Amino acid sequence: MTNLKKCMSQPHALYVIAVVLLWLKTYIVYRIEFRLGIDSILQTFLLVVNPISSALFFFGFALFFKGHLKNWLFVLIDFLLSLWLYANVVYYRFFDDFITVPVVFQHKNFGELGDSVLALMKPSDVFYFLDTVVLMVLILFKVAQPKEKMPKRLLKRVFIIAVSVFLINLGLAEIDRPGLLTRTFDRNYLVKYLGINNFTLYDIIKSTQVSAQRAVASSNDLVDAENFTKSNYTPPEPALFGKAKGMNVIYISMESLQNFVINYKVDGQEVTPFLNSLTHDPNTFYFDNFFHQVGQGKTSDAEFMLENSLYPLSQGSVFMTQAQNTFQAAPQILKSEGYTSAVFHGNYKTFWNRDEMYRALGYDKFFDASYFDMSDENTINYGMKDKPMVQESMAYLNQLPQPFYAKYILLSNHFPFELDEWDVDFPAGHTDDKVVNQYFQTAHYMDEALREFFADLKASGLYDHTVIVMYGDHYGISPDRYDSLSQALGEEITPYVGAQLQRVPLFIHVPGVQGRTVHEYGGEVDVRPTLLHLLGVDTKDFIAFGSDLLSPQHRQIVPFRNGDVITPSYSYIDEKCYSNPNGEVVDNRYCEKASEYAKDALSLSDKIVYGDLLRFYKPKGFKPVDVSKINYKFDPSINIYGKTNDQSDAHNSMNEDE
Ligand code: GP9
Ligand code: MN
Repeated sequence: MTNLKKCMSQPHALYVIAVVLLWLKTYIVYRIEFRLGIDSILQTFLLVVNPISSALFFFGFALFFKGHLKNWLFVLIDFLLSLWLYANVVYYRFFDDFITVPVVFQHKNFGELGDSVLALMKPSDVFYFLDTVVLMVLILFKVAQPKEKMPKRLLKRVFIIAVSVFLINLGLAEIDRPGLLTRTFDRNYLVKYLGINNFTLYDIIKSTQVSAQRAVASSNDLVDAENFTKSNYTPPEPALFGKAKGMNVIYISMESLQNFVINYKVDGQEVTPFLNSLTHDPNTFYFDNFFHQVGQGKTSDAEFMLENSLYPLSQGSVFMTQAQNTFQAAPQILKSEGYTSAVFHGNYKTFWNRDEMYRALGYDKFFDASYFDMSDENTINYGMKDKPMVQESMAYLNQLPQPFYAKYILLSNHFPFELDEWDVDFPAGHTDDKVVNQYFQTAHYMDEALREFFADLKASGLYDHTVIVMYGDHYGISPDRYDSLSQALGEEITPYVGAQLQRVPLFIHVPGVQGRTVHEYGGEVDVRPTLLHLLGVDTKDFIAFGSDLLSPQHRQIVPFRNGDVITPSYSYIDEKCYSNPNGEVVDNRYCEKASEYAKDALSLSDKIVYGDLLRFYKPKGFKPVDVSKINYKFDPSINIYGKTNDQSDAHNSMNEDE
């Protein structure tokens, strides 16, 4: 007791106790309540230390005061922080996600919680407030005596220490997960690396920026974009318009697949024999001058473009920051045509904020990892392996009301391109880089999965009335590996060649329609009008930056997100103009027209996305999404393969990103 008294006589004892108690409790909550997927010592270390900086910071405010007020302020701050932590616990139990500012202000998700809040609380949860009780006891029993105000000099030091601890934490987190704050893949990652309170602060800053831009925007801002897109509208080829009317649609995002892989051989064997066979399938259009146009949002940016025909942002992912916007996306457009929409993905729904964004896009159902058998032999790297995923998905797909619009996001061909030993049945490449060599093996694995999927679709009878759109979402081999890739390709990868390598394969299979290889230049932004025209949906009234790839009037200008542009004749890269296909540098004036177009298109699209301008736009006959009617809560009644959420332990223990 005397020791305790001695400790408590220190001027800042209660501050230290409050910080330590909250720190320990937060760590315990992380471990018990959240599935953060800790898979290295550094991540464990960061999880342990990440509550410290915010605890030092918030309790620091009590130090501005003195006496009893100061002591009770520690209690109040502790209570508020505990309440916030606990609110997240309850929210997570239901949504498998953390609370964000838009969620709080729109009451959307909270509304859904409704009566179930009580059911989500457990009697043992009172322990999550034990630290507040301890602080109160220390004060009430006069163990903690009222103290003087902290001198200004020391006060300053407290906040400097708090900020320094945060910066060290952030530095270490960035080492483990580069681009954590700029790309912000997943809220789980931010909490795992930076802590729940720092995540909330970050979220408040981001949301304030987003809503400030939204608040100053008005319908007048839409005029330029509307004029631009309408004057650039590409009418469909009449012979193809409506040729797939009423058919199902299956989109397949072929992870990281670049076009150079098509018809490429390793040790005399084709990497993608199945896709190669589709390049001359009688009912398939294969586009060999098709480019990805993604920014930092990678897969999510590709999805965004394909369904909205808008460009992604130059920083971050639209999925992460603008999910509260109004969109007029393909799933919702097709709803009025009687379509049911669904996504199949072997990762968890929070990745790329898909659970929020898919609602805004109008998706009816989301079969994420919870619906699949995520056992060890079925998973690797970012989630479920493609073969078991497509195989298990059939049971769900077969039950969808038709016509459906379904999207598959494959995963196995993702950096660092790893396979389990027993899944390898293809030779590795022969460069000096293991990652590049493995890329051919994972691409081959994906190709086999696609072959199996097509066979399943044929067996189920769906194949004959389903349009299948398959696209490489973005590059797999990043520029820092070009030296090794050049060994595989047998040519030096200059900036010009590097830009040409951004071609990704696009296949559109339309039953009953004569296919061909299409050499027109185009990009991901062009897919929506192409598909909608095939389905017989007029796109004149929608704001879209793409141009129908099958139209004789297709506009062959492909802007990249960094402002580079490619046309059939010229490539404008890093502010240099090259002529195609020899790559000779020519005068910049040859690229001027295309580059002007790209600048205008990108900036007008950005204006729409940042200003949430589609909320002012009402396309004829379009019924806006009612997000309150959509939720992706795990539904045990339709689940076949998944464990229940409570049992799933693999959540987010996904690997490194490139
Ligand atoms: C994760 C997957 C990968 O769910 O979509 O995303 P990427 O890293 O390719 O953007
Ligand atoms: Mn991807």
